[in-house]
Amino acid sequence: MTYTLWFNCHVATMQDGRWSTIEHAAILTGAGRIEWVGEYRDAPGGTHQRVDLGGAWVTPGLIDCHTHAVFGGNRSDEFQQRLEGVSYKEIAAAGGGIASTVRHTRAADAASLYRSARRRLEHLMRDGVTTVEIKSGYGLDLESERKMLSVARRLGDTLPLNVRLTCLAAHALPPEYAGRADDYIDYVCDVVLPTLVAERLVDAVDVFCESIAFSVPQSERVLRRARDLGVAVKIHAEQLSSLGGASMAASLGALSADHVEYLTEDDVRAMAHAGTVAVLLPGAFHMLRETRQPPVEWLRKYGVDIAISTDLNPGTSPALSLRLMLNLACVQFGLTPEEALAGVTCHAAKALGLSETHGSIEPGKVADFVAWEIDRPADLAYWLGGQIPNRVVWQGRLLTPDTDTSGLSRWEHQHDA
Ligand code: DI6
Ligand code: FE
Repeated sequence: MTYTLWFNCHVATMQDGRWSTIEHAAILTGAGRIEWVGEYRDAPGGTHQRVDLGGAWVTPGLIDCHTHAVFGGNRSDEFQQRLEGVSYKEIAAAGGGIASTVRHTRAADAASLYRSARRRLEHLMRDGVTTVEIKSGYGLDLESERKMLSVARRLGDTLPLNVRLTCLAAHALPPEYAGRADDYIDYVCDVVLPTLVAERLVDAVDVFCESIAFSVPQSERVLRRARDLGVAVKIHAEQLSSLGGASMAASLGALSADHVEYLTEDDVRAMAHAGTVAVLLPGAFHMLRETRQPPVEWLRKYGVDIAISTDLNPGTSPALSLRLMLNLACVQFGLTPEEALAGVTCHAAKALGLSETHGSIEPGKVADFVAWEIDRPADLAYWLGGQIPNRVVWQGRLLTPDTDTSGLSRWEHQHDA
């Protein structure tokens, strides 16, 4: 086996959600895994390929654990309406919102969905993302949900990116089921989930539990069905109101409850008990001009792990930078830069059920990491957008040479080589 020693760097391992920094460090990789990490002077001997990282700070590859990156159309028109005072709920009630994206997504062919999603993912990847979760939920029938998840899987097959697939068929009520939400839930449970799970297009199942979407009992039916099919579960909950969806999902052992601005202290206790991660989505909070902040103090007090994600979607969070979300999580929600970075590494891995293999720089884990030209790790949460020169190592292979940001053609070239 060929080993590579990555040296002349400092490392924020993010082990157990802490910086756990090692200065004057080196990392030894082989067969796509991390073999060893420590101070350079203690590095194992042998004839390794050597890569000089030029004094960079190395973090785990960033993990965006909640996106709706595959969709047709765009909703900047609704953005304008909202700025003029029309609410998200009013837009949804008038046939816009998610329903508008469903129309465009159903009408789009797989090739165009692939092309547009790929462009969005390129932004994330240049900014250090090596793992991304992509949800369905703009198809809302078997064929269109399958189309979305197949596109997501193809993105994972063709890009140097680990893609996790989440079925969110219970995202909204499709027009053909208007007034018949329980019948749609039957269809999701009896047809959509079993079929797509059997086709291996589903790593996890999600549901939008909210007054404008599905009730707690309806959401529970979907998640129980998923569990019976042997698939992990998660939930969009407590975003606009407090319904108890997060507690219900925690009682089913959910990987994560996402948004969660309106969590009660009892919900937080239930999540702590179940080990359910709280995924905070500051892009949606910002775009909707929400004022209710997630209860970060309770999450800390009860030891609920906090993840941060873009929620990349055309309606409430057209966010193309996970790093910008770090800044928003610190400034808007009061996280420390250390907590924010844990939220896109260690705890984001946990929110995807990937704690064993991803999210920190430790022996045995997949060798996904980023070497950043920064002075200290907090810089990642400090700059508002922009491009921080970085080099991405994915499964032990260097993807971007120096500051090259010219796109993926070069990445793919190296990837294929
Ligand atoms: N919560 C969200 O953040 C997205 N879906 C959801 O349930 C928003 C989806 C959209 O507006 O298109
Ligand atoms: Fe979402």
